[in-house]
Amino acid sequence: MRLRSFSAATVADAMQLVRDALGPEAIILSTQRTGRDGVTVMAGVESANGTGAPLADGAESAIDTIDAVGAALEFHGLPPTIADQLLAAAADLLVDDPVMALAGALDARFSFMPVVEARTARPIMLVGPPGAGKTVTIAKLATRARLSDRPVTAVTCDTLRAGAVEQLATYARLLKIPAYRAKDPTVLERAIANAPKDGLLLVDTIGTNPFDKREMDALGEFIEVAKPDLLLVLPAGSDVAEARDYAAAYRALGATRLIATRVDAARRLGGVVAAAEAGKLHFAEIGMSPQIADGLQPVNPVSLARLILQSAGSADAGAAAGAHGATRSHR
Ligand SMILES: Nc1nc2c(ncn2[C@@H]2O[C@H](COP(=O)(O)OP(=O)(O)OP(=O)(O)O)[C@@H](O)[C@H]2O)c(=O)[nH]1
Ligand SMILES: [Mg+2]
Repeated sequence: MRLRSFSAATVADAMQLVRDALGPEAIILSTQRTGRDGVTVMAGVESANGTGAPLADGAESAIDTIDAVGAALEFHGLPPTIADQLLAAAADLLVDDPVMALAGALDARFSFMPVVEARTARPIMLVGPPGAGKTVTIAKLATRARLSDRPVTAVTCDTLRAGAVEQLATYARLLKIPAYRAKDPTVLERAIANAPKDGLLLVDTIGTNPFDKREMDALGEFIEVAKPDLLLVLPAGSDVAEARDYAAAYRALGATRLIATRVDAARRLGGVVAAAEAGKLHFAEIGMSPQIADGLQPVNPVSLARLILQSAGSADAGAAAGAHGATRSHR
């Protein structure tokens, strides 16, 4: 199958582009909202002989493509089972572009659901280990919602750590949004009941040790009253096996989506991908900067594929040049 992506303002416009370029036989593999006013449709069409087998003149570059994808997955230290599945899916697509091959494979194996765009009546609650980037991510989400004129309320359940309440209050002042503290589940329940129904309610939590039953039970009590859309926040660059254990622990509390932070400060995304797999978590967002204003990007299969291939590529380039501290861009 040959794979291409098409971007347009609406799904109907993108479909027209697909039909014009690939004809009526085209198969839609995914549609992804890109920002506030665009969609990207990934579409494929069987090769000319109708069997899906590669055309002879494309065979060599398709193999090069799979080699490039395989090398990147190895660099990121993905568990062999996931790497094999992704490679097999990428090979089935028979596309020449490594980004599109890996994007198609990621789309087949994982799911993607950004936060603010996927409107939910439930509060958005962020959980994760200490220092993962929860509070900064709350501020980034609030910024994005404010930019789309959505009312935002923030509540923090972290009333214990020194400076935690002040940290959220500072962001709230800057963003001109109301912020509350909930020292126990009863207060949180009341804050949720009183929040505007048409707005985004963001709930910050205290950093928890996923292997400490007491801490997780206490967090579970806040989750029980909030009935939230629960997202796990994990920093990139962590050990793969550890990330899997973390994801499984927070999945057990009800987390369904993943926000990977500090992707700008890590080269290896094996832990992030393994966490999504182990916790059956949808990829939601990627934190790319400590800056509140533009540090969070929704993830889609193409952007994740690009990140995975770029990191591996920039590491190769750095090694070849003997360069230390080489900079890179994800955009
Ligand atoms: N480079 C970079 N730094 C980040 C990112 N997200 C968060 N940080 C930094 O990570 C540190 C911890 O962020 P917080 O938001 O306070 O983390 P937290 O999970 O709320 O921490 P606790 O409340 O103590 O559990 C801060 O120094 C942030 O600036 C990111 O995407 N990139
Ligand atoms: Mg915090």
